[in-house]
Amino acid sequence: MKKLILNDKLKMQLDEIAEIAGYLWQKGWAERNAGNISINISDIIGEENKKLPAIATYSLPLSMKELAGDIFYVTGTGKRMRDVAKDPLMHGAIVRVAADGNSYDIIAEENIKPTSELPSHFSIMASFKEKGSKNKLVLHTHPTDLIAFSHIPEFKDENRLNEMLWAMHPETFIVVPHGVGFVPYEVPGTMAIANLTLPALDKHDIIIWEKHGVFAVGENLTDTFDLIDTLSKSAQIYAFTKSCGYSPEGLSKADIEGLIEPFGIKL
Ligand code: 2HA
Ligand code: ZN
Repeated sequence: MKKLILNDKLKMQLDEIAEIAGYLWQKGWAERNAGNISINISDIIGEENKKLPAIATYSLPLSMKELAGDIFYVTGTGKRMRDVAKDPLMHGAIVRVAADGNSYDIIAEENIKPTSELPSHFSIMASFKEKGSKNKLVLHTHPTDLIAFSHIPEFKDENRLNEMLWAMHPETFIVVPHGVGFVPYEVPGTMAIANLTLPALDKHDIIIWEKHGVFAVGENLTDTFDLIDTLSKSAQIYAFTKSCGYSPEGLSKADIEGLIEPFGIKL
């Protein structure tokens, strides 16, 4: 049986997945099997690995022609992030989309079925290609503080939510100048939630799924994690002042606008 060749780039990618999965768990954002990660690794997998035989083949509910022949690392269904952190290849799969886009093969390392969110992840990855976006990955997790704010009627207004988060710390506007999007509650793991998320991704790299979690996209996993971590910090500062019995003063609009030029922020 042919085995995966762990080239340097692939090894570095798997190490980054393990590191970030560990952070998700340590942050308390990944209870049980919460969250999932998919990354397009077509550029780093290597020509030999691309030809690995299929361990298993599954059909896709929608044709994903844009992704034909592409290779992804995907966390496994029901797998725990704290286990992904120990060994990404034993708790996730490397999959190859078929040439007709109608199915995918698991090609390494074990027969681990990918996250149930795979069809929605794939439809979002296909949109990256259609739009010529450099984004390569999607990350879903359950940050307690950001989820909590999605239960508060005042903060279901995207503008109000972003004003509050930006006002709590200058880094929040520097790191997330386009703010976080807000997608109303939908049943987890459905194409419906993917269809609501897709248009929101035209404006934002990170979305709050009401009463559920966040969904973030990017070119590399560390930067994508940082988006969530930075927003989470702001949410905590707000909640901390409130829990001390105060209302935070917040940075003014002028303070926030004053970051645009020195930090070369493109809006
Ligand atoms: O992967 O978080 O929303 C488990 C989930 C589904
Ligand atoms: Zn979830």
